[in-house]
Amino acid sequence: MSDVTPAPDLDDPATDPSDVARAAAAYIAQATGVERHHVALVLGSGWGGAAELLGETVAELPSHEVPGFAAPAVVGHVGTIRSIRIEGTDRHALVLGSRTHLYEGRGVRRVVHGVRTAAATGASTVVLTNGCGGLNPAWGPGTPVLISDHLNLTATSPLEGATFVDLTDLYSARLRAVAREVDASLDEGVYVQFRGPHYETPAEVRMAGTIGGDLVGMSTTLEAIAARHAGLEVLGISLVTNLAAGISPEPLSHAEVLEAGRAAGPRISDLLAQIVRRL
Ligand code: 8IG
Repeated sequence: MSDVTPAPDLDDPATDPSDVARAAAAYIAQATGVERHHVALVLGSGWGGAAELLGETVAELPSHEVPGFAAPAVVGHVGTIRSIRIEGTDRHALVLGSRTHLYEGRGVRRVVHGVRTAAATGASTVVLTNGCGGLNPAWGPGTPVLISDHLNLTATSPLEGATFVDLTDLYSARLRAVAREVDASLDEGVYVQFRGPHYETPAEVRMAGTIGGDLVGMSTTLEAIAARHAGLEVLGISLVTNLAAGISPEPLSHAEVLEAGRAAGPRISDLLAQIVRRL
């Protein structure tokens, strides 16, 4: 794409981040040949293979070639953006195979650039997935849980200036009902975002529970806020990959996270595909 104006710099405070999102969407449309995407999915830890059953992959781009996207920084995260034609439909899903986390220190604009880009490609729905710790001892590693609401403990927002956005029903009750049509056994819970990259202390996990949290993680809430601001309907699904610190006597490990994702792969792939077909 040497014949187009370079995208504005996301890190320049004078840049409007939605301009970079529009540049990214234009790049994606050109590179995939898909004019409009209808739904976007962000794949978190454990969800890497979960888009396989959605349909035929029309195009796959290395994320860092798309304006505003950074290369992924975590082992087990996949740095590609795929366009998938949703099986049995003429609709397309934009699959963001990696995310930028707040703890990477690249700024909150970078964290939410994917969902802003999704909105700019025409998507009306975003499915935000993540791997997280669970506070409910009944949720063993590999349990998918619908996000009903969140507690944003990052002390930041993706919105700049006096941008007041209503977050009542941020995690769409309608979409949660669609997910439960697919799997009536799905539980739901309140997701608490910490900045990370360290996991919580047992006292922090107790605090999360005391203030109403059920799930602890390092992503999703800022993306959900930006998604709502951009007009997207949000479905959030967590994969509990470990019991939160102090809930079980075992220490936490990234290897455990990856293994829980592998073991849950077939169930969450099928779940995601069936939900997306109903969107
Ligand atoms: I995967 O237990 C995963 N991500 N904050 N706590 C936090 N993030 C996580 C956890 C966890 N597990």
